[in-house]
Amino acid sequence: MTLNLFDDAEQGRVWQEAICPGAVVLRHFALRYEVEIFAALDDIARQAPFRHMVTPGGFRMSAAMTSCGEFGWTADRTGYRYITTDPETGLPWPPMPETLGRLAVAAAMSAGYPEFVPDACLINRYAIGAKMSLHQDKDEPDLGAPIVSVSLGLPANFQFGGPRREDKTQRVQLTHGDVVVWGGPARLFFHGVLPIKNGLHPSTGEFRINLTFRKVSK
Ligand code: MD3
Ligand code: FE
Repeated sequence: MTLNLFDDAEQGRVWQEAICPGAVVLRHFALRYEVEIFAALDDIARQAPFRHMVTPGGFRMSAAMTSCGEFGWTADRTGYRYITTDPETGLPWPPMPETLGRLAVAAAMSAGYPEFVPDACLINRYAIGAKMSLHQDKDEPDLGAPIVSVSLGLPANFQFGGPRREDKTQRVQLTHGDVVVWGGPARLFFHGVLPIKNGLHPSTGEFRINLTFRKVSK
């Protein structure tokens, strides 16, 4: 038998924090998947490179984005939508790696969504200074399914409010390995990411990476 004290010390502490009704942070939940996540991300980015999308309003998004799974998300002059092929390559999105799917299912399970099966994973890559403005995720037909978000690398100050843009916002810091499950009343809450602060992370260097697992088909 092998005793791996490093793994136990660094990956064993996982705890939950409720952040609002319907949303729970699973601190460090993704750490035990880290090696496989980064291998999978390299593979995905080789097939479907990160790109900066342009919103219908004509703004270039500061986070670079790609997807894997049956559906990927795209933005262009005509709108936002989920599609089954990558417009940059004309190919289907890379399949969702099994480990990533298992991570998302296990996180949803711990948060009380035992039925969740994601068919899309959006991957956002933030360089220092990149941000995501306050928005709602409402392009998924089944709003009963939660969204599972995995944060990696540089920390983010994450902002969320309520179902209306003008609702008062709260902040929560998300760090490497944290997973958030957003469901129930929180599913349609406005949320965003404040500009990423300067830093250097041992796993991602000068980046933050966020994976969001979604159920897109009805
Ligand atoms: C709250 N990404 O891709 S993940 C997005 O950190 C997105 O890259 C952010 O917002 C990021 O759409 C935040 C956390 C998150 C994701 C979906 C939510 C929070 C949410 C849906 C409803 C409420
Ligand atoms: Fe979002």
